[in-house]
Amino acid sequence: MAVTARESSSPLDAQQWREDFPILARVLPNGAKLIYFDNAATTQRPRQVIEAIVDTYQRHYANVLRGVHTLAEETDELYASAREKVRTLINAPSAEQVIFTYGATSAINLVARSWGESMLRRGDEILLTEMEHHSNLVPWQQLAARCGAVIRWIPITDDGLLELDALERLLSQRTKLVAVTAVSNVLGTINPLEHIIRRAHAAGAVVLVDGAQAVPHMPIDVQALDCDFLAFSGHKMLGPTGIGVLYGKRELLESMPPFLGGGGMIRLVEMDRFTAADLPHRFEAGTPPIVEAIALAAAVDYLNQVGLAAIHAYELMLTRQAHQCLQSVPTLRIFGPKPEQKGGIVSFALANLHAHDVAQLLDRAGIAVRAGHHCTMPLHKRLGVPATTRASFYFYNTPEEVEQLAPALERAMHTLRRK
Ligand code: 7TS
Repeated sequence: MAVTARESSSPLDAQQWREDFPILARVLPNGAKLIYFDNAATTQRPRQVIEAIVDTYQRHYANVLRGVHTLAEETDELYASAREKVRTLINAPSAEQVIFTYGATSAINLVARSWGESMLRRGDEILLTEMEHHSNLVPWQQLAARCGAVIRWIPITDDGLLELDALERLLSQRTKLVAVTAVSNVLGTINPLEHIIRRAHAAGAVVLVDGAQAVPHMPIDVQALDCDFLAFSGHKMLGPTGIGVLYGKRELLESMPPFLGGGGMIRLVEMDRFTAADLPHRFEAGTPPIVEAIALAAAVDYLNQVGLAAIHAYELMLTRQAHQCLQSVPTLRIFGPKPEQKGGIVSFALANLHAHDVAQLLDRAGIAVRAGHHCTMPLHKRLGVPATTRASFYFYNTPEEVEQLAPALERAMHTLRRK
């Protein structure tokens, strides 16, 4: 993964950062202290982000790109500065290439609708991987059904890594798009993006990277990666819900027709036609998520303070610890590669126990995990299980919390097997 220079190399002090997160001090109704291991679904927010939301509504709020009054100008400035902060985070060449969307899902749908519908023809091929989240899968199925394109799949190994030989076999002149997640939300696998992008470009294909599980957890540099599109969500990186980002290469974004029509995305409207505004506004029809963007910028500031390289290293330590502790739990099977090849995500199954029952019993111990197919049904079919239980970490989790996972699981197994 491309690492940017800015990161601090000092060790991460989770206890210190936790103090900024009021919710992490929650005690549950049954008296258990919260252990929040559901960060791949959504993270929690520090005070600084919550205060940015409150402060904007209390002092600066107006609609953007419409008004000339003082509040409107202040809000315009904050909104523009939010875009610039996101630009810096991913090292995009210009802020116009950062489009605010409503989340990773809406960013990917934007590309499928706009770029996909204008570029793809019958018989063209879209290359996906078996580990994609439904958000990076269903929009392509919908596109394929509309335009007659064909979806092909890069399979995974039993260890949860992409089969890179298959990538070579599957890439051809027919391949127009490779859409791949940077980090699997179930296996945790960190995919070799540089390699995939290089090979895809050599075949003439465009690459969309689903960064939902990567941008919050490690440095991502879109220019070093050379990806064509990158999509991610604010709520998985300390920001609010209802905001996401689509980054795109300028020549691609400029060639794409607007997806949603409405106010804010036009230069000129006549009775029978319109001309679209320049980037980024041509893709931001209607009143955008203004406060959400401003609060996302506060989240980016916060993440820069913690340091994304430090977060990545710290999560690796927690993941190693979790793998080691969970080894002692009878019949437990962890899906995905070894900790060194993945992010802070540990999905597992226990023989003859349903993932939901396990998650419910962990909740009694205060441990919040997710159970189910995690919006990756094809992946679970490949893994041969209907559901998994998933613990996913962030920099505010501690080794003491991870230590409680295995004993809580053993107690849960004991309870369930007695039933
Ligand atoms: N891509 C990946 C890899 C994801 O993990 C998710 C959400 C999305 C896209 C969609 O993001 P959204 O913000 O637009 O919904 N993943 C999960 C999850 O693993 N558990 O809950 C949501």
